[in-house]
Amino acid sequence: MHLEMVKECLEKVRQRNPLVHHITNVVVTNFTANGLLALGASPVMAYAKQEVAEMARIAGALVLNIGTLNETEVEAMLIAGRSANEQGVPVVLDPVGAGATQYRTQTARMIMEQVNISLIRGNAAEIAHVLGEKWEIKGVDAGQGDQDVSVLAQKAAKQWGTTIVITGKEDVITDGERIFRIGNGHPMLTKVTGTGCLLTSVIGSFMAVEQDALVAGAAALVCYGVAAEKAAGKAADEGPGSFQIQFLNELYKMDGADVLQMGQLNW
Ligand code: ATP
Ligand code: TZP
Ligand code: MG
Ligand code: MG
Repeated sequence: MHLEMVKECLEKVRQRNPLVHHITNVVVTNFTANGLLALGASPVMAYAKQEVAEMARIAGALVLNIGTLNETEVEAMLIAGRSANEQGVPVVLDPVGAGATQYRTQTARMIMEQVNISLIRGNAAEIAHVLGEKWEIKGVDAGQGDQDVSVLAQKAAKQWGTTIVITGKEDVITDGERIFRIGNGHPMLTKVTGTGCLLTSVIGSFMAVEQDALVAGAAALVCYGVAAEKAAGKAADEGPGSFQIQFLNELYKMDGADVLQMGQLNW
């Protein structure tokens, strides 16, 4: 995998404009939809159990995000997930806040048992807690942990037989065999809510156009981090409000040349 492949994936997203079905949280819905439109994907949020199977079936990817979960929504996630599986539509899970409450941890595990998940993206605390390991967590934010993040990601990928992304200052992606570390990103991303959730949806958009989840995920991480760096160059001094707007602009404007010039993809 090299930066040329990242560039190709980005171009495929923009050419194909994939439909990405979301069952996500109420905090990030608008930001996520705008982020995907800016990037070049086509977001749809659909939650009713009467329609989710139908919507998931026609989508290029399904994103399940438990950020503000409740019983009705979880039921819809299982219906949508099974329908996506039947149709070969990739399913991405963001276990937001797993470890903060038992309900979140158990729900993430239950979804993983009943739905075939192609990729899970979380912060280190969320992935650790779903695995049954310790990591400091405060609500939806990760604190400190003892483990090496790469070791944690590989353990999770092997145990669950899926691709794992753990984000933070450095991002790690692994399918248990191959592993990449992505150095792009900017601390301003931690000052805007939903940047982790939007990232999961951007990964879903890439998975809709690239079958290899590891390649799609790594490409999405590079593009997202490069857009954040470009946005920070324009707005970091002004604060999170301006950064958020510039970030949407850069998801729209960033291109293959930026990827080749700024991408930090290591293995
Ligand atoms: P948390 O709630 O712990 O912040 P999250 O779900 O918001 O987790 P993050 O880990 O913050 O997800 O990842 C979102 C994006 O922010 C990723 O692209 C990641 O690379 C980037 N990011 C997070 N922290 C930093 C940092 N200190 N420096 C640079 N980029 C960062
Ligand atoms: N509370 C429940 S979901 C949510 C908050 C603040 C958004 C979390 O978004 P992210 O992307 O994990 O920071
Ligand atoms: Mg964050
Ligand atoms: Mg998150």
